[in-house]
Amino acid sequence: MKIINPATEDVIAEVEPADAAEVDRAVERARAAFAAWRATAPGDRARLLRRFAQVVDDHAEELALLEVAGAGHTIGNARWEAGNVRDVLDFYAGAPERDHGKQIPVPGGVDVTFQEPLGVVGVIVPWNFPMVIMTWGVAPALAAGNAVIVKPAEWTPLTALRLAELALDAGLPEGVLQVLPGAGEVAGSRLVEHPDVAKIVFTGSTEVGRLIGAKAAARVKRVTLELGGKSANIVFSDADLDRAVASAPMAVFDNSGQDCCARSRLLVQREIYDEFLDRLARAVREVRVGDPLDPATQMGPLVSAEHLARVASFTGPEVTPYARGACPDGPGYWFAPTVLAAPPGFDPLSRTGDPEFRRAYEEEIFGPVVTAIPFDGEEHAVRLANATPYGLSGSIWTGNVGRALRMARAVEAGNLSVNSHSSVRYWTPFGGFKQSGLGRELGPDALAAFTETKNVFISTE
Ligand code: TXE
Repeated sequence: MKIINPATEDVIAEVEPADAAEVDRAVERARAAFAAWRATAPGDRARLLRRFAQVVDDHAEELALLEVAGAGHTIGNARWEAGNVRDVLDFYAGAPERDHGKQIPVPGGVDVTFQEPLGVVGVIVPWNFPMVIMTWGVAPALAAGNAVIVKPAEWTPLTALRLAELALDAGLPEGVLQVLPGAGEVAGSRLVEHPDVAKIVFTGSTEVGRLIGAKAAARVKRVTLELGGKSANIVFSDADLDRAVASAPMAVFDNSGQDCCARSRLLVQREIYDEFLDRLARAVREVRVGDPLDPATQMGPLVSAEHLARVASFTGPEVTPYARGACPDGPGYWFAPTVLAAPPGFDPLSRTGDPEFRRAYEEEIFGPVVTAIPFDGEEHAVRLANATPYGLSGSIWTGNVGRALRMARAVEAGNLSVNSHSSVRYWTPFGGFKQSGLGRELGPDALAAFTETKNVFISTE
């Protein structure tokens, strides 16, 4: 597989894809390593994971630069991502020493529970946040005593491969963490189907997530799914408009819109709709798109030529953007930040009106395109926000605390923010309602997703 720098189109590496036989050999190695890893004293496992976090920190700039080159991320984002990898490893490093079972009073004896590791866990990673999303699966899985095999996305395996080397440098035993680049339908598929892989953590499209969920169900295999989104950014007229306008562009254009939490549907109360869009248009024209290595750059390229073509298909010649920013011509997979406003007669609830706009409004574009629509009052806003099969994220902008809480309770999404567009804090749970996924990552509860609870009764009679 040729790895291409999305900002320059240069081939920067070539990686040998794993076939099914190689996956089988990796599973065998992982099973062998698991036996010793689960038996490693909790304090020793914790120390190794802390050391892994430290080695990542020592190589943070190298990892960030590799993510810039291999995935087209801006250097600012990539540095944050390297820091997140370190923090997530550090956070779960404490878990082996904290993950106690329970002692439950019962007549005639003692009852205790143990949190047992599952065995071999497969982590299938997308290309939008390669090293971060990998670590969200790897860190709690390792902390709980599992062995892990990572299958990175075809376009972006470089940071995953480097992290596997750093894990060995940190002293993690051979076979405990393996990275196998390869095609989803070959290496990914084999991991999902392998009888000795106890659990799959998958982040990616809802379409592939459905397929993996079905295969896992047939084998009663554990699964965590983080899938697509079409999140709402809901702005009420009583909001701090300066803050809401300032936040709206990067709420969707961050990482060039290649973010499952992107607030790609902008819902604005009708009284302020025209003014808000006008101000947003000015802000969008100022978004700095270009050289990912320039710390002032806010938006880099899209990940690949294929993805660029897909994003562009939403804004063909028949679509007139409300506003569009600037971007370099090429080389590189550039796409300018774009605002589409609902044309007259468009109603998402009855699904009537311009079909081109409707497609952009309903489907996950995964690029720097935001669709805007006015709403009338809270009830209408809730109906609009929830009229999607997705339910990952969203924002509510209002100065009224009661309204903020009413809305936060009513919107069907796993990660909401009020007067903010941030979604991720590694010590809090992350995941989707409806077709945005199954289960939660991050936070203290993620550990439970990598263990089985075993109950043991000991008779004292
Ligand atoms: O994802 P895929 P793609 C959405 C986003 C994007 C679209 C397509 O809308 O435009 O999905 O992206 C592996 N068995 N998201 O095609 O195919 C694949 O190799 C096992 C949202 O890249 O779902 C890769 O490692 N594995 C999302 C991973 O699955 C398979 C992030 C994701 O690829 C497989 C990415 C199979 N049959 C895309 N087929 C988010 N939630 O953030 C593929 N894979």
